[in-house]
Amino acid sequence: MDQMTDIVSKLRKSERIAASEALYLWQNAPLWQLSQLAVEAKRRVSGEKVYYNRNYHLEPTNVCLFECKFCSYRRKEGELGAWRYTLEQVLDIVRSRKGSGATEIHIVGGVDVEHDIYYYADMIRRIKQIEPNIAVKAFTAVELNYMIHHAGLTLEQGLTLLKQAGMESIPGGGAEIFAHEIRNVICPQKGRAEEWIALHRTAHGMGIDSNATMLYGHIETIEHRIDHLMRIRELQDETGGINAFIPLKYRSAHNELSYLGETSVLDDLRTLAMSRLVLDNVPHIKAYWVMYGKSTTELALAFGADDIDGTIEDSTKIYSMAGAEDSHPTMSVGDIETICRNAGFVAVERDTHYNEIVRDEKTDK
Ligand code: V47
Ligand code: SF4
Repeated sequence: MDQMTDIVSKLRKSERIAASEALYLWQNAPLWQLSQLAVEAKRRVSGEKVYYNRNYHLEPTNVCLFECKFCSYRRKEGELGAWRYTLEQVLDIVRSRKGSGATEIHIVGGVDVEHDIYYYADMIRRIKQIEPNIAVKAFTAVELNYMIHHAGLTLEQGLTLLKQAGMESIPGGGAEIFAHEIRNVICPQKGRAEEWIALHRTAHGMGIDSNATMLYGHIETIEHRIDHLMRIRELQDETGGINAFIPLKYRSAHNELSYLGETSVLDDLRTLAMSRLVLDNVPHIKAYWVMYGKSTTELALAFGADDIDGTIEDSTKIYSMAGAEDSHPTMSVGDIETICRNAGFVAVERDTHYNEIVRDEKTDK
């Protein structure tokens, strides 16, 4: 058997592929074959379903101590374009969106020295007082590691504090590329991969589930991407706490890596398919529509994604500031259903933990 036939046969039998096989596939498989294999793998997990949720983001500040080179969002205190909402402003946003049907608030900001973990725990507690049934998915591992260490707490102590306040899940950000030689160039202050992994491992052990991301399309190689996927797969073997993996395409507007430009849609599709094929133990692969734009999202569903994230309701600036097409990202449930139907699948509403949600057609409750 030649190497390609051997790898394809392994994947069709749901057998795990090694890093060297992933590299061979990535570099040699035609696009149609990656699509076919990835959709087969997706169907084994989620059949004809593509998941979405009703969500919005809360970005309390873009003031950040760090200076990640790919970031278009960060500002220094007092700099033009910097914002830092007061607690009351944050709570006003939550009050104003009450009754929208959202089941999740995704909170992420910058690494801000102004507030400590006790402030953020209080923020979550007060959000839950306004919206007791909404799931709070909050803070990247980088923000969490910073606030926990800054308070002199252990990971368990810090996460317990936030969990008791009402945080029930952790988003996938901050992972970037795990390989030290790349991380050290694009986000030197972010800490090593091991710290991101330790935070997620500890959270999983405490019943807090999470997502994982990979920022690709800058200075990394395919080998670095595979190494990243392998480390996610290892963590998932150990804990089983990762719900979804989200490959994030580097967007190049207004940041220090702009000179690199952006990778192609073909690369996006290969990356998505390879994520599905390597991460045989992560149930959901998310094509984050805000980052791709709506039409590429439909295409992404032909490459193994089974989730497109949510309605968003014009609540995030991270991607529009980095050059994403949609400067006020919002998707109605109707638009989501159309995208999924056009791609040959059925849209299914989920909660943060991927339980399906069925609403009364008349009341939408
Ligand atoms: O860690 C920042 C990325 C991440 C750029 O868990 C950029 O459901 C591309 O993690 N080009 C934060 N990406 C966002 C994030 C996320 C997004 C959607 C869903 C989920 C989830 C998590 O945004 C950062 C970084 O990797 N990012 N700047 C940029 N110029
Ligand atoms: Fe700060 Fe996050 Fe931007 Fe890095 S990616 S500079 S940690 S806001």
